[in-house]
Order: sequence, then C-alpha cells, then structure tokens
Amino acid sequence: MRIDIITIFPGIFSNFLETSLIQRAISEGLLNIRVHNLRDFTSDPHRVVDDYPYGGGAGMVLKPEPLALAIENIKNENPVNVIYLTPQGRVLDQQYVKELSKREGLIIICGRYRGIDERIRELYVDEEISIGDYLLSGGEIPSMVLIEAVSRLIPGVLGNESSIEEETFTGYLLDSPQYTRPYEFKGIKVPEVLISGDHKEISKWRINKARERTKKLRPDLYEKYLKKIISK
Ligand code: 4G3
Repeated sequence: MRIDIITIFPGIFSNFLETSLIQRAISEGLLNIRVHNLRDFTSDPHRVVDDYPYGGGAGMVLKPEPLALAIENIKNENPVNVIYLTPQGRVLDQQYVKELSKREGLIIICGRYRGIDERIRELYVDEEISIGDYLLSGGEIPSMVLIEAVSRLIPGVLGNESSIEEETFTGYLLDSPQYTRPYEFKGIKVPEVLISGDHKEISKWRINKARERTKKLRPDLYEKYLKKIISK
C-alpha cells in the first residue's frame, strides 16, 4: 500500500516511520509511505500555508492553493482516495480499519489550526475520518493512528497471530487476559489452563474470557459481536 501524507510538520513522522512494525513493512515492500511538506507547494517567498478565516474568529485556516497543488501532484503518482482527518469525520473502528487496509493506497491530509478551506473538502476530499470524539491541534497524530492501525492488517506485516484474532472476530471482542513470567506474582498465580499445554482448551478459555470481558466492559461492542456471529 502506498500512503502519501500532506502536513506542515513533516518532522513529526520521522520517529514514527522508524518504529519496528512500520519499518519492517516498508523494507519488505508492503508499505510505501511518502511525507510531503505542504510548504513545498507554496509559490510565495514566505511559503505561507495558512490565513485568517473569512468572517473572523480565532485560529487560522489552511489556504486552498498549496493543498490543491499538493493533492494534484500526488494523485498523478498515487491515484487513490483523499482522506481528511477531522473531528467531523466518520469515527474509526476496527471494521473501518479492515476496509481501509484493502486499499491500493491512501492520500492523507493533516489539518492544523481551524482546519482547511471548505473548497478543498468539496473538490478533493473523498473520505473524512475521525479517530474519536475529541479535539487535537492537528491531524498528524490521528494520521499516525490510522496508518498504524491499517498497517498491521496488511497481509504479511504482522506475524501469524491471526488464529485467535479470527476466533475472537477481529474488532468485535476485547482481548483475553495475558500473563508472562513469573508463574506467581504477589500471591497471584497464572491460570492453570495456560500452562496445561492443551491448545484447544487454551483457545476455548481465551474466547470465553474475551466474551466475558467485552460483555462487562463494552456492552455496545458485545451487541455488535452477537449480531455478527448470528449473521455468519
Ligand atoms: C480539522 C482530527 C482538523 C478541523 C483532527 C481540527 C482531532 C481529530 C483539525 C479541525 C484534529 C480526530 C485538527 N483533532 N478526532 N485536529 O480525529 O477543527
């Protein structure tokens, strides 16, 4: 998958792109990520990317011309959907992530300040996505959230942990409890079934725990899960 990111803070992405999951995916040719500095698409000496909102009010709005130029240039190389990360977007969940992970590529606009000029949304944006109902100062962190969530679902990126994931209906159930050494910690022992070596029993135990937990902690997700297994 090829992902193009348009941002006024390209530097924010360097450490992120060096994290093991992303780096491995890139070196194996499964991911191709390009970070574009919006300022490179300005044509004035001060490389201005923002301006005051018509009608007044606090904050700045990203100007349309550099964004349009950036998008048009990128589209020539990566003719895919333009995604705008905004609190007004469709809220991301694991089902939506799964759908996005099947795309050939994505172009992601990171807004700042008060957002982008409305005409860019009208003319170029195909999908508006929110990572949750809260406000951040920019779309950079949401775009990293989206990229990491999508990357781990690209075939070959993650190791084959897929068996339990499939059984717990990826994205519908919370994970089961996890333990590592020592066997006993502050008087609490690891559940016997996990050291039994009986993989069928372990799998059953994990799915049960996942269901139990989801029903208790996230009844909304549990309802979705029940509907999903009925329809299968
Ligand atoms: C657009 C996304 C972008 C308009 C972006 C603010 C939160 C999210 C921005 C705007 C963002 C999110 C930048 N904050 N929940 N901030 O996905 O008002």
